[in-house]
Amino acid sequence: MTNWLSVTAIQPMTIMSKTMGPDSKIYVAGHRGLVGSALVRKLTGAGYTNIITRTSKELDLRRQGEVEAFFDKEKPEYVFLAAAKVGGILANSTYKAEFIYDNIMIASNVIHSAYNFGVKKLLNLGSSCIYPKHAPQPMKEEYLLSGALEPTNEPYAIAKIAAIKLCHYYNEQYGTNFISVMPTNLYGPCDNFDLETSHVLPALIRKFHDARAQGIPSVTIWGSGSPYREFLYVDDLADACIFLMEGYGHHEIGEFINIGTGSDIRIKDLAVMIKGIVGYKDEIEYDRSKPDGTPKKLLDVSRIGKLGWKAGTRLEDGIRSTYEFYRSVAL
Ligand code: GFB
Repeated sequence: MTNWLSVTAIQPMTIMSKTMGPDSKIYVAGHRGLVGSALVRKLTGAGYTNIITRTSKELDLRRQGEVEAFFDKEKPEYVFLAAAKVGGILANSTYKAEFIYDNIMIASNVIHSAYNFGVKKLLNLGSSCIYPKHAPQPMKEEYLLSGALEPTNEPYAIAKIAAIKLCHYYNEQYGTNFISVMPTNLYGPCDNFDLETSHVLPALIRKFHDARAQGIPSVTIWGSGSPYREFLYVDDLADACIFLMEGYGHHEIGEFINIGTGSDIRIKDLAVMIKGIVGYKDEIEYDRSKPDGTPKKLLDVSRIGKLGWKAGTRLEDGIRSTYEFYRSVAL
């Protein structure tokens, strides 16, 4: 259990520099995931040489003692919090206890240790599912907590909202510089292609690929196909995160900032696009017993646009390179 007196006795460290340098000690939490692996690729490519990582076997971020011992030993200067229990609509609605517990524990332990051990800046990754199910579109940052959440991902969303608030209140009370970013639905290399737990885009790549390879006469899409989703290529997200980490603090960003492309697509149109890229010629069917989830969740990206960032990868190009990745690991 946390010792309240020892926590309050620690003074916040003075923030000496707001910019990461090539030798800065950077901890990427969740480096094997979709986002974390893209961050490591991008940081390495940009010349950062002192990146530290731990697998979940080496460091269980749900365990406070392990996280505190790690921060005490390594004393990272910058932290990208990309570790999370994530999954698609079915995984979110099946493993509700794990989605809320694991994500709250990971966020609490990492953010609190970042404060305790004087991290200069932390970037916390959330998700566009934090917004109310029926939020006006496109969704502006100020719509947070203005209505009920989408039930299929409420546990995950609650944990992600808690993480935003942790960063916000530590900044307010202790003068830390913890920023939060809310990306839209992500996809790219190193995604999860497991049909039960993945998100729609990697699932459809796999379904069409397997159907073509095995001569299956139809591919089944979950739900009605009518919801809209916005898809951001993960390398673009990594680019935005480094852009913000290098140049902007929480005073400029606000409580959190959206990261997306600014446009969305119907699931049924996405399916047709992926079908074309994979080269599958047969039928598409719909399994309406599966949930649709929220009808639309398009982010308003004007705040990050005003800072000078926009996504660079066209959806079709991103899907092609994700498909190439899938073929390299699946064949
Ligand atoms: O990507 P997805 O699982 O997550 O589903 P959400 C998006 C839409 O695609 C839903 C449909 O309407 C699904 O019913 N869909 C069609 C499929 N075929 C498939 C399929 O084969 N697999 C999957 N997975 N979906 C998640 C949240 O919501 O979005 C998370 O549960 C997180 O918390 C994540 O926020 C970004 O967009 O509905």
